[in-house]
Amino acid sequence: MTDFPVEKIRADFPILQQQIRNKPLVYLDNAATTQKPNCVIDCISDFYRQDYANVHRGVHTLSVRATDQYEGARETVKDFINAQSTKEIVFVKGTTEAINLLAHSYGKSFLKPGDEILITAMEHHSNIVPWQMLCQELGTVLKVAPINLQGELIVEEFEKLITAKTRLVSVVHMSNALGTVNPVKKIIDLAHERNIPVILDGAQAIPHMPVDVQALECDFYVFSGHKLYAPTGVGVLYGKQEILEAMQPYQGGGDMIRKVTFKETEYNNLPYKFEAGTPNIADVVGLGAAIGYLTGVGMDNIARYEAELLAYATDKAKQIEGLRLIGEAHEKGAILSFVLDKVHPHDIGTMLDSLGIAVRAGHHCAMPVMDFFEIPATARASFAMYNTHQEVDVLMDGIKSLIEVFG
Ligand code: C6P
Repeated sequence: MTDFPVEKIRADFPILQQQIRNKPLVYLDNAATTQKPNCVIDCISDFYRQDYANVHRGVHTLSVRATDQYEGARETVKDFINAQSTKEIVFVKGTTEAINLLAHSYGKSFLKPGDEILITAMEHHSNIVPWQMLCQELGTVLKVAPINLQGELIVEEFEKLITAKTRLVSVVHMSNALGTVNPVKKIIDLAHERNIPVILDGAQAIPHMPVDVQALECDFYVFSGHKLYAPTGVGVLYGKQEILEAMQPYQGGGDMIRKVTFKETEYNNLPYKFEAGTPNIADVVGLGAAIGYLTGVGMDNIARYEAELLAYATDKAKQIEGLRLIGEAHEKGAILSFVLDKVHPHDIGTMLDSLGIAVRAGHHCAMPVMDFFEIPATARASFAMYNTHQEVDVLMDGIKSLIEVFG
């Protein structure tokens, strides 16, 4: 995609302009977190310099300005994922908090002992552990749909695991360890045929493709700002209004109430019912700025460019003897997980760092995926819209050179 303005985009990211160990930084750890463009950095700094105050509380000018920007970001998120209403957009700390909120609030509002929760074998720990904790507390049962050696969900097995007791499906949209993009529309249709609500973990998908929650018809969609070129400490829980209305709050405190007496408390309207306490105001405003930037580039353009970059990297990786790709799904996002015959993933990470290349090595908080492939860890290069074909070449040359060193 020769017309994708990658150099112009790179110029907006000051951190990318530096050298690491006397080499130009090649940042390929975007699945862990993405770097921030000037407009996000400036937006947060301007907000603190000019408009900062607490939200929803004051009648004074700064509080009104801060509230307008905070609620403006909610409107931006709503449009970005095509939710029906801002009532469906709850600001949280990140994906992990969103899933814990759902396990707590949805779980305790709607699930009972013996009910089954269905996930897949490629989930991140944050879409496993909260459900295990709920199962221990409530007596619900966790079911896991298997994957194949390409790292794809086996949809027929998934369907077989839906029983009369299944009450909730929670599935990753795009796997952080494998790059697999799940057939989420199919999954949602299968679940909805049996009136089972579906949560999508969109932590990895959201920076790489357009997401339309109304077209998907998912009941919940959760993601983190920091993987979307926005600050850390902010994320989004989208939920269908009627389900959020029926759920108990997660935490109690300020802002989530309408009336409090010592006898009882009346909760606030959506989405505030789920936003107890002073929120992460400036970073929510920063999230709005990041989405504004992405909308300017165009999510369709990003998806097309990254698909091309991934195809280029995959092709080059396959030519390296002794390199084994982990995750070769037909539908994949811009993640290349791999192992080398003679080099431990942690050594790959360290050696590549000495060449200025940042990748992640480890289990990627998806230990069951590592167990399935019978490996302790992988090295993972994860791409973003600001990565170039030339950076892929640098990565591949780096891998070849370390294979030579380790013989
Ligand atoms: N994956 C990675 O390097 P938080 O930490 O709450 O922002 O996101 C958790 C999370 C949930 N689901 C998926 C699919 C994820 O990839 C992540 C975060 C990072 O792969 C850190 S482990």
